[in-house]
Amino acid sequence: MRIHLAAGLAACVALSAAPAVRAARAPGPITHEVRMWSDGATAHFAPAEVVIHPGDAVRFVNTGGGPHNVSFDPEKLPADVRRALLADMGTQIQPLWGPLLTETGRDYTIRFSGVKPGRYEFFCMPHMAMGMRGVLVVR
Ligand SMILES: [Cu+2]
Repeated sequence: MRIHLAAGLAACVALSAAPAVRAARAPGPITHEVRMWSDGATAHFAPAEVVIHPGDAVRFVNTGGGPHNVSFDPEKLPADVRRALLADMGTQIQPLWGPLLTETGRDYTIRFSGVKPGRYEFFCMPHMAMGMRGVLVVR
């Protein structure tokens, strides 16, 4: 009993000494991570919705069942967003289609420096038929 009480007291002290949890994120751009995987029957971006601020980067990682890629449909984007994405995406196998990540562990990072706030859908070209898609939300 004495041991439990001591442990409880220690936990209380630890809690009160801990810094307050901040809801706001640290200032400056950050890198988000999105896993890309398939089990053969289903294929996913996880998380399927990624919320970023302008200047943030998203690192897409193939965690299995590739090849995967990140593709945007040019016809679903306003012209200024299309231009910004073309510049931000770096390596592309065709305009707005990121490279195929064939091996597990491979990644592709996009820093969204010029994309204005909005909601933009993307998909995995090899798994388009399996509905592998996600949404980028720029705040
Ligand atoms: Cu895929």
